[in-house]
Amino acid sequence: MTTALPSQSAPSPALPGLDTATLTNLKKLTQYYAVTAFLALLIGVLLGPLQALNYGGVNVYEFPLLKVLIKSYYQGLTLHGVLNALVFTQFFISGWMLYLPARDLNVRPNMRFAWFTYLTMTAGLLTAAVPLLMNNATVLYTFYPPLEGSPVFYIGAAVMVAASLLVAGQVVGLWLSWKRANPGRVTPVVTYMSVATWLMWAVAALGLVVEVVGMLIPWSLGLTRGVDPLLARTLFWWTGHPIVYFWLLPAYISWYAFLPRQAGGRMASEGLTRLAFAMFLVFSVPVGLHHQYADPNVQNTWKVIHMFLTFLVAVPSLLTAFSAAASSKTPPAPGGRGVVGWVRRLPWGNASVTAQVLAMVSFIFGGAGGIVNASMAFAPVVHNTAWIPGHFHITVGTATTLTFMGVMFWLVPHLTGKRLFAPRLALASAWWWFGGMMLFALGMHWQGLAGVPRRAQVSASAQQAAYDSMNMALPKLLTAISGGVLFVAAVLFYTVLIRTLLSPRLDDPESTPIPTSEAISPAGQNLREASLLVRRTEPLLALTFAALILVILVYGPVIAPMLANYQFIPGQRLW
Ligand code: HAS
Ligand code: CU1
Repeated sequence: MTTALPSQSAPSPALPGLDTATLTNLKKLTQYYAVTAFLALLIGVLLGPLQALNYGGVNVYEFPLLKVLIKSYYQGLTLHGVLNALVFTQFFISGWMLYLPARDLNVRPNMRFAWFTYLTMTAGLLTAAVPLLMNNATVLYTFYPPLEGSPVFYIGAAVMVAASLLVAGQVVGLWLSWKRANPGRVTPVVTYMSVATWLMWAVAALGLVVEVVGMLIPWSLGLTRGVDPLLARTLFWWTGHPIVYFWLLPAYISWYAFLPRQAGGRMASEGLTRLAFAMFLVFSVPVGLHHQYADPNVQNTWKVIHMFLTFLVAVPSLLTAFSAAASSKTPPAPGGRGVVGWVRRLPWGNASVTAQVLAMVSFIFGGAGGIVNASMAFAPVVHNTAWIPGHFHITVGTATTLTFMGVMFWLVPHLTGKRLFAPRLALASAWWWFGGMMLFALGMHWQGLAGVPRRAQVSASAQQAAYDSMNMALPKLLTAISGGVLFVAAVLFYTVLIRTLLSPRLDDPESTPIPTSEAISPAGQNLREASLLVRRTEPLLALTFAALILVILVYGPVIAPMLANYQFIPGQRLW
């Protein structure tokens, strides 16, 4: 039996539903979030080819014209990482994951508060941008002390993160008011996924908030005589690992709830979808030490425990791989012959579908590489080498970013009533992006295995002879070429996006609906009649509490000795 997901449900009598004026306002806000995100990505992406050329052995940072704008390779890399990985994701996700649950529940959000949050986040971004552009915060996107940046950078970053927590609070608040008005009902699945992601982010962000507010801001203001790099790194990775799921899960929402309909299939199982998100909520955070296997003064026991928990948090992604394949392959999708015939029969002419399917394909390799990184036996081979940027360009750089690009191909028409400009260019942009990222990943994983370090201006290395003797001609060439391919992809994508945004409004925006999929195995509406899995995964607040307890258990004994032996290390500015 197939049932439509209870999305965009009828407003409940006790709660104000979305009226036309609020919906128009909410769409405008979502558009602001998305456009700000893609503007940040535009600047970040234009810096990308410079990094790729560096790993292709070409040093462009000495060109006088470029030198006026960017002082060093490291400033370019900092801007690239901050804009793409931190700013682009956070703005897009904040708009996307406020819009979806508000529509799904048909509950009216407080729009003044929602705009206030957007403006706060933008103010944080602009504040942090000043020192970044002035080469006063060239600390890379992980801002590890004792590298020291201007306090203005840390303050701007803190305001941005605080704003994202306000969005989290607003969405959880919407959900709770819906729960109160609808006792005994199962939370609709799109809302379930969004709320689980926001709650996970709230637990995750604690580490970064304590690090930035408690350590980095006072230190950079000169109020403390130094900062403890090990404690700062540990708090950073408390947030830094789950932040990658904060980037991934909004893409999963699309893969679970929207892509199946776009591809002519159905979501496989609502219960399994909920299980995956419940697992992400509980297990995303207590794993950060897999970024710190090489750090001294952390007991191996805890590193091993974090390693096993990392393997556990790969399980919901494996569930997703199963669901993604099952839901694109099921009738009413055209069957196709043989084991992979269904792949050929997917709507490859549809840019939105193609972008997202290619994003998934890249994540098969990105996920497999992640398991390698997480294994303590392999980590010493790949840690701090070019392998790692190889890994994250096919996770956040493709699985997430290419999915968001694919989403934009229907979301912009849905928000604005404008028609997608040149759908064939849009399709081409997805293939070029995918191709460029795969080339980049191949070149960088390869160089990493040979021991080429990450975050290094290898093209200007004083040990050029050692680098040249590594026999890296082919992977260097692949990496350099990938920069050009990705540049073409960006030109194609931004031509489509900008021309679409600048075109006149021709349609009623609602004539491009949210492509909510039906489910082969739906959860039903009443909790009492729902399956055990649905009932057990419904209490998201209790699961959040469990997540917090688990984090305290696996981080408490790691952090306590660091606090007891706090080291005051003075800051350094290298570039
Ligand atoms: Fe990672 C480093 C381990 C996932 C991003 N990661 C990074 C860094 C970033 C990043 C940015 O354990 C660098 C940080 C820095 O600057 O230092 N990562 C993992 C593991 C996973 C993983 C175990 N990473 C991600 C995701 C990211 C991301 C997701 C961004 C969005 N990562 C690590 C480790 C390090 C690390 C170590 C530290 C390395 C070091 O030494 O410094 C797992 O979550 C992966 C699980 C995923 C899978 C794949 C499932 C496949 C799916 C696709 C299905 C598609 C199908 C195709 C079936 C098991 C869901 C359908 C086909 C059709 C045709 C329809
Ligand atoms: Cu991680």
